[in-house]
Amino acid sequence: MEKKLSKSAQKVQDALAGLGLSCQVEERSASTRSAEEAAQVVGCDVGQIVKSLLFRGEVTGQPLFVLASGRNRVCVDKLAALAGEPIGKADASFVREKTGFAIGGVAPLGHPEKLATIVDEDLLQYSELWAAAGTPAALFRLTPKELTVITDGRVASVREMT
Ligand code: 5CA
Repeated sequence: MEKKLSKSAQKVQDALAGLGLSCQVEERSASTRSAEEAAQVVGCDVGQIVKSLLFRGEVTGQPLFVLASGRNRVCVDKLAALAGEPIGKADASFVREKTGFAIGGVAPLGHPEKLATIVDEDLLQYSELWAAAGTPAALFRLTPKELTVITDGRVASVREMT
C-alpha cells in the first residue's frame, strides 16, 4: 500500500490531479532540500531538477516566480529586463505567503494565487524533470511541456553567465 503523503505534499498531488495530470508525488526518506540532494535521491542530472525560486519586484513589490534548472544560478538583471523593474530575492516569509510552501519544498503549483512565472529555457532540453512537491523530501516527475503548461510560464534565458 502507498504511504500517506504529508499535508503539503498531498496539496501538490491534489493540484496536479485538478489540472488533469497523472504525475505522482513521491515522498522519500532522504532529504531533497537542495537541487544536488534531489538529483542524488532520484538519480538524475542536477540540471533536470526544477528549482522553484521566488523573487520580488523592488518597485511594485509583486512576486516573480522563476523555475530554474538546478544547474543554473539566476541572473537578476535578466529578470529585471523581463519584468521592467529591478528584481530582488524574496525573503522566507514572502515565499511562504505567496507560494504557501516553506523554502526547500516550494512546488511549481498549488499556490494560493496565480504567480507571474518564468521558466528557464535550459530546462527544455531534457525529456523529464523533477520538481519539489511541498516538503523537503517530496518530488514529482514531469515533462518540460507540462511545467510550462501548469505554470502558464514564459520561457526565457535566466542563467547567470559565469
Ligand atoms: N527541494 C529542492 C529541490 S526541487 C528545492 O526546493 N530546491 S530550490 O532550489 O527550489 O529551493 C531552495 C532555494 O531556496 C535555494 O536555491 C535558495 O535560492 C532559496 N533560499 C534558501 N534560503 C533562502 C532564504 N533565506 N530566503 C530566500 N530564499 C532562500
